[in-house]
Amino acid sequence: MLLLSGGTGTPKLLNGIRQYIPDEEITVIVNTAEDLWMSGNLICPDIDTVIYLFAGMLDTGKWWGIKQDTFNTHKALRMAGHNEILQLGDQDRATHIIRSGFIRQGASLSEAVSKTASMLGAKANILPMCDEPVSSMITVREGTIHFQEFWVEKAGKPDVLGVEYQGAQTASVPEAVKKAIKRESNIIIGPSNPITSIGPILAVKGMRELILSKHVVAISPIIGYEPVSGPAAKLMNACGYEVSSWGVAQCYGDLLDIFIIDEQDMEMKSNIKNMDFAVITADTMMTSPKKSAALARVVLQQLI
Ligand code: FO1
Repeated sequence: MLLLSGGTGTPKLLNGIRQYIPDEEITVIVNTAEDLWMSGNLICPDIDTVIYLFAGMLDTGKWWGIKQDTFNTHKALRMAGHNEILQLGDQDRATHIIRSGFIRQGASLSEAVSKTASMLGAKANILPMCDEPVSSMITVREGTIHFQEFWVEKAGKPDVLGVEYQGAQTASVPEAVKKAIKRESNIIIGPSNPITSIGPILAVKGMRELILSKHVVAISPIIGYEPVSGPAAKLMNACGYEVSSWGVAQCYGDLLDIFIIDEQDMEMKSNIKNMDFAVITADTMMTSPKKSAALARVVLQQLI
């Protein structure tokens, strides 16, 4: 079982999938274009959300960070005038220190993530989309800034003029990702932001071609004309896509075989009918583990 994931919607689906499939049989290819170096360490928000989920440590109130973490180091740094864009928990920071240590000793990101995940007890196969640094850069009126500066520091408020995946075209698909894709018949594109979560994964040189021949099942992260969470609306608009499941389908284009949209968007089914894939409706609002499991069941029924 293989999924492409960002940091919130797909981990919620994974929480449901885990109720049917053993963790050891789940591979997750994760977006790294929101990663950044901060206070001397590499922070990998989406990878960490997936690791913490499988390690049973995730704060599922926020869907990032570790549950019951403290923020003493972050507070001390802020008091000393240090600018940390992200609020980093103390225990979360330990993960960053350890992983960055592996990287400083010469490990690739894939190796560093694999060691960190097993150290924390996550049994799923968690793979960064590439080893090279790639960043989602957001162009706003004042210039071009990193996704985390746009979303966290500026609270997603500036108008978005464009999005660029810096580094994606010179990055390559890691061997472990190639192998994982080759041995699967199905690929699940989780209900994550199509522009800054799934977009960068598909932009890694060679990734789209690897996925194209597979049976791809995608779940829309949008209900009606609004994303379930996060900044997808502004970003999709800026990239010229309608903010709707129809727009998401256009982002994925010829990759799609089955597209799952929310049951509230039943009438959209007819708008999408001329495309070369099947549209299924389901309840996609994963507001509880029970609802995540129900959606996971629908997804699993679409696999060949
Ligand atoms: N999101 C926030 O909105 N504010 C934060 O202070 C924040 C801190 C943070 C620390 C570690 C981490 O792994 C994620 C964190 N996030 C925070 C989430 C992150 O900015 C994004 O929501 C994800 O990258 C979305 O995919």
